Amino acid sequence: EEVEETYIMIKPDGVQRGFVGEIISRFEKKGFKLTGLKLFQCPKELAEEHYKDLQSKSFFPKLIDYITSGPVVCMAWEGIGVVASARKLIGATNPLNAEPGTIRGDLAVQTGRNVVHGSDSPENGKREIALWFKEGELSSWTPAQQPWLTE
Ligand code: DAT
Ligand code: MG
Repeated sequence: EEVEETYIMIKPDGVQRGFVGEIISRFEKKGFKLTGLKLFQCPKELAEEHYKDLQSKSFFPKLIDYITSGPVVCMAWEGIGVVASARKLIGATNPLNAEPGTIRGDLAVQTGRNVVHGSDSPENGKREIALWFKEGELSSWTPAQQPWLTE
């Protein structure tokens, strides 16, 4: 298994509903390493760039309004297999299809208010971290628990 990076973002509804600590906690407990973290009001242009693959969808304008409707929490997480594992922790795009125990399965009811974003591939993980963070906002560090987490 490869060490990877993923971009996780608590969307404005997750912040407004008071889930910041809860969501960070799930990735922390699993054993992933936080390498970047900030509260941020996303400009429209950045939201459009982040979701550019969905530009042609009918819901695109609403998606951009939603993501820019309040502060988001931007995070970079690192770990073995973190991209796919974070997607599992987050759950299906439609929260009504997301398994109980996942973030969306436990905390949300609608696709248009699904609380959290996670990159869908290691390539997009790198792309999105570079998009949302500046150099100097990311930290490389060794958690004290590391020898107890991996062989
Ligand atoms: P995910 O966030 O699970 O990676 P995605 O990349 O397909 O899902 O879509 C990005 C976001 O766009 C998703 O979290 C919510 C919104 N979205 C996707 N499909 C939608 C739909 N059919 N109606 C409304 N919003 C949608
Ligand atoms: Mg996606």
